Amino acid sequence: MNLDIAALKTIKRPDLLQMYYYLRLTRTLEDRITALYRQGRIVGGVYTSNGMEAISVAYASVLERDDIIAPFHRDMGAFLVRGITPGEVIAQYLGKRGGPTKGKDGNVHIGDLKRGIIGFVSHLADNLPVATGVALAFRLRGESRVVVTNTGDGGTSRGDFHEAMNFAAVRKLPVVFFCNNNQYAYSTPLSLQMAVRDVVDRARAYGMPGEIVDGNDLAAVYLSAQGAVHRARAGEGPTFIECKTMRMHGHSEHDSAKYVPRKLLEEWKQKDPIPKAERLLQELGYADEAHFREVEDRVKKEVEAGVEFAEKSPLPEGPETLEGVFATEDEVTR
Ligand SMILES: Cc1ncc(C[n+]2csc(CCOP(=O)(O)OP(=O)(O)O)c2C)c(N)n1
Ligand SMILES: [Mg+2]
Repeated sequence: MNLDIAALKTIKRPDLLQMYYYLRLTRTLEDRITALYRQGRIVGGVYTSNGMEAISVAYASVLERDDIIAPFHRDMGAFLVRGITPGEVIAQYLGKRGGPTKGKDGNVHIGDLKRGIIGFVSHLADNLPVATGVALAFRLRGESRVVVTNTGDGGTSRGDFHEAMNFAAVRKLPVVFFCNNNQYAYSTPLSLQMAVRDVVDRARAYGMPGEIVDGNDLAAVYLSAQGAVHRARAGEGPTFIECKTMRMHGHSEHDSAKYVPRKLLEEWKQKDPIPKAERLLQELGYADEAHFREVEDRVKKEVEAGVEFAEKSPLPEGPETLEGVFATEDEVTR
């Protein structure tokens, strides 16, 4: 996607500034969680979206309150945009009652139907048929709501991906499929898991429009997501958006990622989405260095307040383990 100034100017200044804030919040929060992990405070894995934050921040930012997301394990930005607080996220990681699963899970399996978030289960691409099913429900009820879902490049090699894509395309359902192509699925590079060069080619096989976008460019992802969500809401069916990006850490914090060439990481470091967004904001005359420092201070304070909240939050008591396990009637019919 080639962005000209006229296209960029269609994004309202407050929206761009808000996305920049969420970009910084996501980075600062995940860095803090990584530090907690290294201090031995977190049991289990820590999967971050470091260097890829623009994708989930942007797609979540185009949605209406009633829309639904079915995210995957590198979508922290989307959780925050939908209103999950840093304190809740840290409490989740510490297994505390204050987390969205009330201590039932220790990482990114965050679901909250009140905030339009379908909980992610570990099985790759399982969220896609669920998203398609939700989109079918919207269609059958005559609602103009949209679902956005996301998976990794590796996830697109799973059968569930293809079933979801095919069904959604045939029925022209209001769902947008994102793919974070960060070039690795754990230690497997893209070239060893698919024979096509671009993941987007897979969408064309199902007769669905597909786009390639620079996943480190906040504005580009936003505009692409906006177009796709608009088409979905207008009854024109699903879109597949491949975001080219790079996984800057190991698969998880326990993985040193020695198998990733250092040169590749150095190249992508130059394309970090945060400085990129800052350059854009400056070029458009929307913000300056002082604003960036203000946001930096603000998010640091918010994340530290989150750590305090999570530390104070109690561990769950026995009977609470059954709460929220089965959907209530209200949740099912919403
Ligand atoms: C069906 C299935 N197979 C294997 C795994 C183990 N696993 C978890 S994440 C992952 C790599 C995922 O790669 P990708 O989809 O590219 O997402 P990324 O982590 O790179 O963002 C694997 C193999 C799993 N969770 N589910
Ligand atoms: Mg990947």
